[in-house]
Amino acid sequence: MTEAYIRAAEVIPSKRQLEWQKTEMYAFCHFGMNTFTDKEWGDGTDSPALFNPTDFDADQWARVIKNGGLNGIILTCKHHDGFCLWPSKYTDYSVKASPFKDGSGDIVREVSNACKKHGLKFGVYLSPWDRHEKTYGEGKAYDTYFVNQLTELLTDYGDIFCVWFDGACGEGKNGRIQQYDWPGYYKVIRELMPDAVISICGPDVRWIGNETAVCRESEWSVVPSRLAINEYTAEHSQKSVDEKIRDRYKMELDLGSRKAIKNEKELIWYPAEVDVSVRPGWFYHKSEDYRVKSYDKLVEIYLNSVGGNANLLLNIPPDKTGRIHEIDALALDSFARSLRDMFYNKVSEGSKVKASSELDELHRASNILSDNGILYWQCAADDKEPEIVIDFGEEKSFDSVVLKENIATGQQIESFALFINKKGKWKRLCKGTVIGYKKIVRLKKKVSSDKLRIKITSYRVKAALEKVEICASREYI
Ligand code: FUL
Repeated sequence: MTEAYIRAAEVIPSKRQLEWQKTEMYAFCHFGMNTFTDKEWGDGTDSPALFNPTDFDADQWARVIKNGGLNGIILTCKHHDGFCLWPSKYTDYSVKASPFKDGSGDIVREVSNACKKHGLKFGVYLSPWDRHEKTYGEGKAYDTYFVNQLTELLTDYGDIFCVWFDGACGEGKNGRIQQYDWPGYYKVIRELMPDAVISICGPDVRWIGNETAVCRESEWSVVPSRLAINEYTAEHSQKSVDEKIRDRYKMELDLGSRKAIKNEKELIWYPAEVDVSVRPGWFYHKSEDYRVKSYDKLVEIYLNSVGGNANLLLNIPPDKTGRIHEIDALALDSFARSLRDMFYNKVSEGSKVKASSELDELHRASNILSDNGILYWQCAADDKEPEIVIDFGEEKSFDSVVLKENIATGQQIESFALFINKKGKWKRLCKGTVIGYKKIVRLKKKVSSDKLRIKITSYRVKAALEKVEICASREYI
C-alpha cells in the first residue's frame, strides 16, 4: 500500500467544506429556555410560560455580530431541554405555548431573516439529546420526530450553511438510551440542503476537542476517518453539566502528521472548528456580565484558530430581553477594530516575487500576491526545498505574515521557515509547522527589511501557496 502521507496528499475538501472554510468566523447564539431559568442545561420540565423575551430584536443580533467581523449565526433552535424556538408542528413544547408574541412568534424565522438582511450566513443547532420529548429513547419513534423537525428547519427558513449536531448527552447508564439513526438524518440534510455542512456529530466538520479554544500547534485537515465516528465524538463530549470539559484537552494532540497517520487505512478531509463562548457559560447569566472575554483574549483566540487552520465559532448569548448585552457588543466591537488595526497596512502589495521553481506558467510565484482566488503558485515536482522571495523594493516594517495554501488541491505543507534580509544575510524570523487554509504568523514586534523569504522545509507531494500577505499594524500616536 502507498505510504499514508502520500495518500493524505490526495485528499481534498468537498465543495461545501471549501465554502464553509471560507466563512472563517461566525457566531453561536445560545438562546432558549435556559436564558430565562438561568441554567446551562434544562431538564425539559420548565414551563413554556417562562420563555418571554421582552424586547426581542434579531436585527440587533445581526448588527452586533456583523460589526464584530463575524460572517454568520448558528442558532440553538432546540437545546437539550427540547424547547423549540420555532412553532414546530410536532411538539407543544415551543414558542407557540409561550407568552412571546402571544404564541405567534418564531425566533428562528426572525433570526434567519435578520441574517439574510445583513448578509450573514445562517445555521441551525438541533440537539439530538432531547430531555422533554417522550419518544426519546424509543428508537424509530424519536428518529421520526427528529427528522420531522430537521425537515421543518431545512425547508421553511431559507439557506442553511451548517447543521450543528452536539455530542453531549447526560443520560448516563440508567437514563434513556437513544440509538440515533445518523445515516437517516444525513440523508434528509443532503436532500434538502445539499450545500450545508454537518458539523461535530457529522462527516464535514470536526470538533477541536475542547471548549476553551486550546488549539493544536499543527491542525491538519486530513485525518484518520475514525475521527468522524460519532461515538468517538460523543465519548469525548460533555456528560454532565458540571463537567469541566472546558479545561481539558480531551482528544489526541497529533492527528495528522506522517507519524500519526502511518498505520491508518482511511484518511478523510475533516477540518477543525473551535467553539468557545465569549462568557464562561454558553447561555446568558447576569452573574457573568463582568466575565465577558476581553478583546485581546478574543484576538488571541482568533490568531490561534482562524490563524491556525481552524474555523472559529464564537458564542454570543443574547440576554433575557432578547438582545445581545451591551458588554458583549462592546467586546466584539473592540475585537473587530483590533483585527482591522492588526492588518492595516498591506506591505506586500506591489512587490516582486521570485520562486526557486514554478510548475508551469499557470503556477507562477506572482500569483501569491493576486486576489483572484483561483491562480496559485506551485513549485516544480523535483524541488525539494522550495522557496519564495518577496522583494518590497525598499525597506519596510511589518509584524504579521498571512500564508494560505491552495487547499482545493489538498493540504501539503508540513513545515516552513521565514527569513528577512539583513545587510545581505538571511536572518531567520521563525519556524512553523502546517499552513492549510490560513496560517497567521504574528511577530512580537515589528521587523524591517526589504525582503521576506518563505522556505518550505517539508511537504508531502506538491507545495502550493495561494496567497501571502505581509502586514504592518496601525500605530496610534
Ligand atoms: C455542549 C453542550 O452541552 C453545551 O450546553 C453547549 O451547547 C455546547 C456548545 O455543547 O456539548
